[in-house]
Order: sequence, then structure tokens, then C-alpha cells
Amino acid sequence: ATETPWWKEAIFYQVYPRSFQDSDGDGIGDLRGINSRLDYLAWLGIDCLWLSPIFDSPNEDMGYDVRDYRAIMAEMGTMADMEALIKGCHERGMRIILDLVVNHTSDQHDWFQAALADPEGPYGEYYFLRPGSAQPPNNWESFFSGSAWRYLPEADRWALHLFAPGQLDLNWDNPGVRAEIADIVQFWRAKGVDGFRMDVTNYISKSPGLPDGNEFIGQLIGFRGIEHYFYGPKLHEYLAELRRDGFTSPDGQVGVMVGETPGIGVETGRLLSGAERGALDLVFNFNVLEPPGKIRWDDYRYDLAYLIEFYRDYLTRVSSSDWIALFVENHDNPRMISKVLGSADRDPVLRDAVGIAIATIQLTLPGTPFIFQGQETGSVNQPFFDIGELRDVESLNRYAELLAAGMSEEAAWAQIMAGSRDHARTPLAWETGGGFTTGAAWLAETVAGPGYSVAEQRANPDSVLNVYRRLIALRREHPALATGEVTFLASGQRGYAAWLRTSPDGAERWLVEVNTTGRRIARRIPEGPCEIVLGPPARGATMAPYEAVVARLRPR
Ligand code: ISL
Repeated sequence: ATETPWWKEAIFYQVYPRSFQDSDGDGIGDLRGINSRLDYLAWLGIDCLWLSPIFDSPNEDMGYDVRDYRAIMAEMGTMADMEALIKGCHERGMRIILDLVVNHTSDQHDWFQAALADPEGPYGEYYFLRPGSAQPPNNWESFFSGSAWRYLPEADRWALHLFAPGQLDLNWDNPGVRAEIADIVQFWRAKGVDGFRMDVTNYISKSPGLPDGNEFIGQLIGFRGIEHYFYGPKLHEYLAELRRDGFTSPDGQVGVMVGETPGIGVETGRLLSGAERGALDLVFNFNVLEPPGKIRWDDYRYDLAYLIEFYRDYLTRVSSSDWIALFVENHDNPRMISKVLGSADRDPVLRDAVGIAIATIQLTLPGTPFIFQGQETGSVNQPFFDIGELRDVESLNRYAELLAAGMSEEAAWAQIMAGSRDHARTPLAWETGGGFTTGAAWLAETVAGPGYSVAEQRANPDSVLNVYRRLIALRREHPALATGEVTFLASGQRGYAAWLRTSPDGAERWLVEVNTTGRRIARRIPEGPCEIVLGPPARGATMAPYEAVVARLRPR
């Protein structure tokens, strides 16, 4: 029998380095800051850190525009700090993965500068450059507003950028580009990095000839051209090649490949992460974040029943050897508690109940959980008051675009507040009054609310944070909760969800039940004697709003 790979049993934690911990008072989080907080993450029970970008970057898109893949962003520290951080993780039995942003580079990367200087030379082939004509080469749209093409007067060329104008798409059809990327991965693997989260990795292969996008699909998805790159013709081939040439160390160990795969859907996602496919190990399936018909900019209440239903359905569609990633937040999305509760998110009773329900769902289903910094302390959306407080290029561009299209300031602001990525990017509130920096934070300090800093949450045994910690410990102690069978129980009542987790020998059985509504509802599944590990002292006839229960059942 083959051994279970480590990442199937691991709990991942996403650090947004800019906003985690500042060590030198410049208001920007840094590597020494992260290093100084490793004991907190070990205490929480984290197995693997994922750091959002820390490579040298002009930060047009907060590090997702890399200038040098082998250098550390000056504001975040030095290579020696990075080596110390890797060592610090490994000494505590934790692993660490980095963010590999290679669908595009910054326009300040040497490759792009060389391409500009000599578009006919070898570096011209590193990007998608097209002759300067009156119109952009095709009708594709950028995710960050406007055409996906930027005209470069110095070179009389158009260059493709699916994201910001300073993020130019690399031409993966060029074997030289693929070799450079494999080299970058090997460089970091040799430094001890345990793998990568791979940014928009499903976008790397584009349809030959870059044909126009279909208008209807563009309307439907919101971005014209997407059908020409979201699952491109060479995608699988390039990922398998990178696995072999980049992620596989000389000793045969393979670094974990976690694909960030927006818009991929369940069926296509399987083709990328399926155990037999030899491409990625895990993919993030973003359909979990919004129910069908909703987008991030819509102001609506997310139904926790959908979160459970999405993963139930997903789990029935993968084979028994496949493995899924479980996540509800990241640095690109508002806080989940706020999506569920809306303006009631500051009510401590509801806030705790929803935070705990989310933790329970994420930590008792099969799959690999990814927790985003601050999720574990019950963070909610930041109360921003003015567009001038925001820093994210996507929010700023979108706001300007909406106003230019004639929308009122009020309506445009409401949209930005529903979906802004800056909600999740404010600094982690370590203690009352901050604790992130001694200087002025680069983005508004988080208004956590009384009781919701890390220090206060740690001190309160019933806090969201302590529930995360207990559930993580439980999952580690009882493999039934990590890798055991799952059986969803039909209850016949909307708002009541329940599932069993069972160890292969049947000796261990766990019952999880969640009230996904803000109302008191009847408890449905009768069970004999059980030991309640999370929830009210006894299983009464009804469940409180958003109540979650984890109970150990007698073996059959
Ligand atoms: O915000 C989005 C587009 O409207 C998301 O779809 C997001 O851009 C997408 O998930 C890709 O995200 C990743 O790549 C981006 C970067 O801005 C995000 O922070 C990153 O997570 C470009 O590198």
C-alpha cells in the first residue's frame, strides 16, 4: 500500500504577509514578523503555511506582479530572513509553501524589459506581443477593467495582460519560458520550500492564434475571452511537465502543487487534480464561494446550507483516490461570516455561532482545509467609509469604471463594499488596539471589535479561535475525521444538515450536525448515547441559530 501523502492530512494556513506581522515599524508585514508568530501557528495546530507573494515586486497587484523570482521584496526582508523562516517552520514540524505567480510577470521584470528593448529578439517570444495596429489584437477583457491589451509605444506592440496593465502574460508555448519556470521552482525547492500554491494556473495555455472571445460567453461570465484560456489545449501537458522538471527534487520527492483555478468547476477540476492524471495535487474550486447566479459584487446573504451542499455534491463527483481542498476565505474575498450575516455580523452571539459553524463544516469534512489568516478569530468585513481608504487595484479600477458608466457613487460604493478584496487584507488584530505594527499600517488597521483580537480570543475558552484549535486537534487525534468515510444524512428539513464520519474498521463514528439558519429548528437525527465534543451539553429537541454539534457515537 502506498503511504498517504502528507498534504491529505495537513491543515494549511494562508498568511497574507503584508498584513500578518510587521517587525520593523514600516507598516508592512514582513518575514521576521511571520517568524516571530510561528509559535502561535504551532499552538493552533497548523501543519503547513502558505505565504502569499513575498518576491521582489513593484506591488501594482500586491506582489502578484513579480519583478524577480529569486529575490525577496525589500519591505519584507532578505533571503537570510526567508531561510530562517523556512528553518523555523521545519523545526516546529511545520511545512511551508510559497505563491508561484507565473501566468504573468511584472512589466518591470528583466524579461519584459528585454522584450521591450528588442521585441524581435528572444525575449519578445516570452510574452504575447502583437504589432501595433489601430485596434487591440482581439476583444479579450482584463479582470481588472478594460481591454486585456496594452499598447507599448516604445516598441510599437500590443502586449496581453489578463490582469493589471503591469502584469503581462507569459507565453507558455515557448519552451524557454517553461524551462525558466521549472528552474525557479527548483531554486526554491532546494531552499527547502515544500511546494507552491500556483496562481491562476489554469490560465497558462491560450488558444493558438488568440481568437476573439464569444460575446455571449463574455456576457455570461463577465469577461470576454475566457473560453480561450481557462482550460487551454496544452494546460495538462505543461503542468505535468512542470511537475517533472520543477517540483520533483533530485531525491525523487515531489513538492505539493496546489492550483488556484478560478472558474474551473467540479468536472474540469477533476481533470487537473485527479490522482491518476499526474498534474496538480489539489485545486481550489471557487464555485463554493458564491451560489449559482451570484457574483462577488452582489450584496446578498450567503446560505451556509449551500456551503455544505457544494462540498457534499463535490465529494460525490470525485473518485475515492481523488482529494479536494476545503476553503471559505482567502485574500481575494470578503469574510464569510459577513457574507452569511450581512449587517448583523457585529452581533457577538451570531458572529460566534456562524464562525463556529464554518469551522465545524470545514474541519469535519474529507479534504484538506485551508484557513485564511483571521478566519480563525471570527473576523468580519472591515467597515470602510471612503474609496480613499482602499488599496486594491481591482476595487479602485472597478469603482472608477462603474462611475464612468454612469452609476451613482452610492450604488458603486455598495458594490465595492460587497466584494472588495481589501476586506480580508487589513492587518491581523493581534491584541486590543492592534499589535500588527508600531508604525502606520499600509491599509487601515482592522476594526476587530471587543473580544476579537488574537489575544482576547486565546484567553476565552469558548472563542471561535479555541474552537478552531480544538477541532484541529480532534482531527489530528482521530483520523476518522480527516480521512474516514463520510455519509450525509437526509433529514427532510431545510436548514438541518448532518453527516457521519467513520473509521475504516467502524470502531470510530462521529456525528456532525449544523443548523444553517438563523432560526431555532428541530433536531432531526435520533441517536443513542453519545459524547458531545462541541455544542450544547446535551442534544435537546431543538437547535439554536447556526448551532453546530460534533458528537462521538458509540461503536456499532
Ligand atoms: O478577483 C478576481 C477577478 O475578478 C478573482 O477572480 C481573482 O483575480 C482570481 O481568483 C485570480 O486571483 C489570483 O491572481 C490574481 C491576483 O490579483 C489575486 O490576488 C490572486 O489570488 C492575479 O495574479
